[in-house]
Amino acid sequence: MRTQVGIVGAGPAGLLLSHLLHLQGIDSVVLEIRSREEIEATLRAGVLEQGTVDLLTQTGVGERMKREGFVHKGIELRFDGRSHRIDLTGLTGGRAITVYAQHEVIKDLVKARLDTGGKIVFEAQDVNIHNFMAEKPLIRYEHGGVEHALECDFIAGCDGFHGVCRRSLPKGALTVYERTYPFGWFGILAKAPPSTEELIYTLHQRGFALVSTRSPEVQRLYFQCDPLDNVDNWPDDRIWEEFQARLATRDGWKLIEGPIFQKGVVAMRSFVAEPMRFGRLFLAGDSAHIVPPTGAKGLNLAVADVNVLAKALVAHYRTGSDDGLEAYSATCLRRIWKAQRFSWWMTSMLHRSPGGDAFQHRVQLAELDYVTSSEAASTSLAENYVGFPMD
Ligand code: RFL
Ligand code: PHB
Repeated sequence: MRTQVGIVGAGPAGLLLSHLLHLQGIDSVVLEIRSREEIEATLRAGVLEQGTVDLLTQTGVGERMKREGFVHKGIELRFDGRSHRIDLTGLTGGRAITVYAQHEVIKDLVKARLDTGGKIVFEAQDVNIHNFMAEKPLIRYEHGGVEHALECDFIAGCDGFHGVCRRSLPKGALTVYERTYPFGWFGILAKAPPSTEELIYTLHQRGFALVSTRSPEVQRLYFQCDPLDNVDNWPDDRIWEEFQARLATRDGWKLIEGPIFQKGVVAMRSFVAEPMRFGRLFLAGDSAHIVPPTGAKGLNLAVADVNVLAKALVAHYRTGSDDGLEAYSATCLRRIWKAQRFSWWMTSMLHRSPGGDAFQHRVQLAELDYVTSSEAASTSLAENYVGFPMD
C-alpha cells in the first residue's frame, strides 16, 4: 500500500491532519491501535480555544460543536471564599472559549474522514516506522492477523505521549525538558444541572478544585489529589464533601450534587521533546509535548501543530518549497513554550504542594489577588487562556 502521508494515531492531531490534508487534495492513511468505539468513548479535554473553534468551523467539521458546545465568555477564580470573574471576551477584543468534549471532536472528525472516503485503520497492531531519515519512509503494522507495509512520502507521529514514533528515534536525538508534579487530578462526571454558568478554578487550604460542564444534565469536576490515589478510596459521599469544602464561599453559593457515573485519577506532567522533525518524520501533539491540564491547552496545541504541518505539506506538494517543513519545529515550539509557561504558572498558582508552607500559600493568594484586581494581569491571563491566533 502507498500514500502521501502516513499518520500514526487517530487522536485529535492525527484525525485533524488527515482532514486538513484531504481538503487540499493530499492523500493520507491513519493507523490507530485502538477501536473506533474506544477512541470515541475516551474522556479527556473539554475546553477549545477560539483558534481551534475557528479552524474546525472553517474546515467544515464545526457544525455539531456550534450546536451543542457552550461558548464561555469568562471564568471564575475563587480563593479565600470569594469568586472573581475574569472577563475573557472583554479583555481580548471579543475572543472566547467553547466547552465541547474531546471525544465529540473525535466523533466529528472520524465521521468527516469516513464520509469522504478517508482511510483509518482501527486496531492496527505493532505499528513500527522505518527509513524516515531517507527518501522512502515505510510503516509496518499488523491488522487482522496480516502483516502490512505502508510506503509514504512523510510520517506524522500523532500517537500521543505513550506512542511508538518518539521512541523510535535514536538515543540522543532528542532534548527532553520535563517536570512532574507531586499531585494529580481526581475527575468525575456527575448527572446534575450546572451549579455555575462559567468554569470555576479554586484554590483552597485543602487544594485545587475545578467545576466544568459537559451538558445541561452532566457536570465535569476535578479536585487535586495524590497522584497515586485510587478511586476506590473515594466513595461518592467523600467526593462531594471534598468538593463542598474546597468550593464553599462566604455568600452561600451552592454546589449541586448528583449521581457520579465516572471517576478517574490523572497524573500531571510538563514535557517537551525537541526538535519535532527528523528527516521525513514529524511529531505532533502529545507525542512531542504534554502540559498539566490546568491551562486547558493540550488538545489546542495538538490542533495548532497539525495546522502548521498541513500548511507546510501543502506548500511542499504544490510549490516544491520545503521552507515550511524546515521551519515546522521552531514555529510550533514558540507556541508550545508559551503554553508550557502558562500551564505551569496556572498549576503553580492554584495547587497546594505537599510540604508547601504557609509562606507559599500566602504568596499564591497574593498572586490571585493581583491577577483578579489588576487589569494588566487579568488581560495576560485572558489572552493566554483563550489562546493566540493560529500561525
Ligand atoms: P492523543 O489524544 O493521545 O491521541 C493519540 C492516539 O494515538 C494512538 N496510539 C497509537 N496508534 C497506533 N500505534 C501506536 N503504537 C499508538 N500509540 C498510541 C492512541 O490510541 C490515540 O488514539 O494525542 P493527540 O492527538 O496529540 O491529542 C492530545 C490531546 O488528547 C491532549 O493533549 C488533551 O486531552 C489534553 N487535555 C486538555 N487539552 C485541552 O486543550 N483542553 C482541555 O480542557 C484539556 N483537558 C486534557 C484535559 C487531558 C486530560 N487527561 C486525561 C490527560 C483534561 C484531562 C483530564
Ligand atoms: C474539562 O472540562 O475537562 C476541563 C476544563 C478546564 C481545564 C481542564 C479540563 O483546565
